[in-house]
Amino acid sequence: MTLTPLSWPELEALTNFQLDYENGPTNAQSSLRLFGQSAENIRIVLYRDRHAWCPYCQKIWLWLEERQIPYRIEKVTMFCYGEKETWYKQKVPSGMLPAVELDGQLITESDDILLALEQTFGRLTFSMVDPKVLPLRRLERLLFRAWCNWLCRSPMFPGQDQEGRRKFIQVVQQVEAALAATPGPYFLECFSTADVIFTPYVERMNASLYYYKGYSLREENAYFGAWFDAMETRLTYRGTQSDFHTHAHDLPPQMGGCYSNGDRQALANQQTVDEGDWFALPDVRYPEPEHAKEEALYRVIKHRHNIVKVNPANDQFFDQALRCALTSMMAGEICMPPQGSDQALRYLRDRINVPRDMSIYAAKHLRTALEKTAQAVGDRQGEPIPVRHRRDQNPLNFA
Ligand SMILES: N[C@@H](CCC(=O)N[C@@H](CS)C(=O)NCC(=O)O)C(=O)O
Repeated sequence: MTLTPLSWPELEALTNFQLDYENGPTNAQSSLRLFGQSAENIRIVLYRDRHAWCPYCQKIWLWLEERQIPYRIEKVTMFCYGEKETWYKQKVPSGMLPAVELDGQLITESDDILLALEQTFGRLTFSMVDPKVLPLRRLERLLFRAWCNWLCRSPMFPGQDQEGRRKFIQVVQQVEAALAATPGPYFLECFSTADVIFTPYVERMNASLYYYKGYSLREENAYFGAWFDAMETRLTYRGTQSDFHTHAHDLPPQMGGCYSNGDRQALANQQTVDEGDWFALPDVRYPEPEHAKEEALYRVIKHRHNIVKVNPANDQFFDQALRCALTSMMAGEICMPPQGSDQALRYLRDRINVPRDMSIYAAKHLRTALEKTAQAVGDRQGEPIPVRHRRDQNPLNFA
């Protein structure tokens, strides 16, 4: 006997997931952060991208969360997934993100923003211009360039991929040495601005090299592994942390292309990232929080009308298939979806964004439920994820 799909009110009764967006742990959906202080004291507006894809925005976001400086968040569309807001282009004609207003004064360029923030509110352990931090900032840029050269250049001659890999690993070894030189897991004696500077791209390197090159930065390097583990002890980082699926597919349009080397390991990793088992991925190592499924359910219920509307399948048909997947996620057994709904379910599976939509474990449960439910009726994949743009993610569809 299989389960019958629960109605929306029945599903709603299964979750009372709640977050304190203003004073609770770091969360991508917050639009105001108070850290227990009064809104009148706010001196900062952070303009960051709507989907939490922009690495430079993550740097500022993490810094503010770590220093617990109250701020407002205004979300802006990136060119790759939609039309930039006119009000933002009037403020920042290039449309570039991030930007902050500090006491009404506009600042762009993430490093200038961090400098201004630390001059106003005090540094995050060490200053951006501390003699210990400066060489680490240069090392981060070196690592970034080696990563781009490996990942984002279409191979023109045999051996180019190997050459890219060799040069990247050379810089990784320098970073490993820098991490080894400190007593703890962080870049300096304790957590500091240096860790914030490395975080966004190291997270993206870990995801993209696993997917496109079959190389696991976190698993193949002991000090990087320990650094990721230490970062994941911080609620601030957990709130901004993305997953492999999101990054593997948000990077190509932002970087102008990411090239797979077609290695056996890369192909196997691509299959795991795209089709599961998502719990087997080294994108997270802290233990799963208790309410991950309730979070996933709550987030889908909140946006269910738009989720159903943007799906290429017929609304009523997909509504039922989606309720089957959610019923199955909560009950732990298959709830048979309508025949032919496999593609529609996988379309949604491929468009869950971490941390924009939900946290990493919630997304693993939801992707798993969608995939298992789809498997019950077929093996057709959803519409492919575009690589030159991500207008399938246009936020206007959720306005
Ligand atoms: N050097 C700048 C780089 C910022 C940057 O490249 N921002 C990208 C997003 S990661 C951007 O805003 N691009 C415009 C867009 O995609 O809409 C900084 O550090 O702030």
